[in-house]
Amino acid sequence: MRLSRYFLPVLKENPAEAQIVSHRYMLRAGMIKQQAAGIYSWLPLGYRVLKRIEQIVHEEQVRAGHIPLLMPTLQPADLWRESGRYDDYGQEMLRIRDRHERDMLYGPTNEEMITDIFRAHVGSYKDLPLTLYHIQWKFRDEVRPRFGVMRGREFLMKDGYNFDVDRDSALHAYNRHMVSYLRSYERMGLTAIPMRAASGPIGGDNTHEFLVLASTGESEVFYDDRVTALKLGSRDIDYDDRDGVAKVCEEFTTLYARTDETHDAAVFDGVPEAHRKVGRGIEVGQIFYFGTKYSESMGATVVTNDGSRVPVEMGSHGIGVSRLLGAIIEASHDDKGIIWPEGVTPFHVGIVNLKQGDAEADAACNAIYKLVAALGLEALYDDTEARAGEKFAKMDLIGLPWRITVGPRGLKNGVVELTSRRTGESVELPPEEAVAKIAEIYAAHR
Ligand code: 5CA
Repeated sequence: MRLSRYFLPVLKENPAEAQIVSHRYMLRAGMIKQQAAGIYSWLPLGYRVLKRIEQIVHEEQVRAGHIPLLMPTLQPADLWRESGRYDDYGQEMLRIRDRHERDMLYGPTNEEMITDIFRAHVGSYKDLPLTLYHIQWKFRDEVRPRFGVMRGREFLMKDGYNFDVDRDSALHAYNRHMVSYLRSYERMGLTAIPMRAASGPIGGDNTHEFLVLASTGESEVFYDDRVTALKLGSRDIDYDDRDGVAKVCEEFTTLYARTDETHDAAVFDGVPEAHRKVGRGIEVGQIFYFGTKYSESMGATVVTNDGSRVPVEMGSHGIGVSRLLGAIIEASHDDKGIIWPEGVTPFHVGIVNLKQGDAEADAACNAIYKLVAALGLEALYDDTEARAGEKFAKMDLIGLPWRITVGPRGLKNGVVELTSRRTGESVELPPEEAVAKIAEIYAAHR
């Protein structure tokens, strides 16, 4: 993309309404625009990152054997009357009446609807296990929407629902979700710690939240800091191997890590003092096992191999897709702007032309731009007439992890400059080598 033809409405001033750094930078980098409290337009740069995050989530869900579909945002109230949640959900639910006086709602989550789909089409244990998920907009009329996309009213969520014949199989689904979530967050450059939590309006007695440590987080967290060093890395996961998957979950959930809702001071005291940490975290996901809570009230049953009919075992599992942008920025920025992890960056590399209009510099930039595209990567090429300082400040603000700077002086020696946004370090390389280096870096993130 050539910057001269792009839509990147950056702000020079800090917006007064933004209290935390991620909100400030998302507004300043022209990623979002508020349309009403907690409701945002996703401008092109923000939309790119949102799509990258969605893509990672999709890939990891499919890898775990889960199946994507798409349910609507508007739901009939009658489904929620069956589960009893229409009255229970309270003011967070946006209720709408259509022209025929039918009660509708903008979905805050989809347990009822997915159970309805299940009961219409599945009746035998032979069709199980089954996990369906979608990535769809939700609406929760939060009392205090704040911090930009972090606590929105309209927000994008990945929500998945497992259907299993018995408790053990449902717990295996729970574990698959835990591992696939850990993989997803790691690919986004995040450390998200599974913490024992409370289940709230979704229900059930087995639930973990995934928290990214950040001083601006809304949850208070208590943890053994050795938990922050755990990584899945590139290990191969066989999602059909129940014991193997359970072992990974055990590895990530044995050390003490809880939110204030489940914190137990007596148990926490058993953590060696040097490792005992209290901090704050951003909840970027939550998984629930709730058994037959919805299937019983809504009549979603299957015939088992001994011929009896039982309510299907279920759980639901959510990732805060739009919230993740805020969480990633909170975890990865400096005083100049955002520093995108390679896995989610809106463009792979920025190209800065120090002397736009200089025939040699222009030609070199065009060649680099084409080379990047030929390798399947995307560059944002600042081909504007702006001063060098302004171009650098903009690149730093929008946070592309790599920048290639092209100027007449370097070109005389046959080199351009390759700069890491994270470390600020630069190396001089011939243009083809700079591009090859970038391709190599991203190959490790695919
Ligand atoms: N049905 C279950 C799992 S699918 C569910 O709704 N879980 S949840 O309530 O925990 O939401 C899942 C994730 O959505 C949360 O972990 C959080 O990351 C994100 N989320 C929840 N509320 C908001 C909000 N107001 N703004 C942005 N993200 C949110």
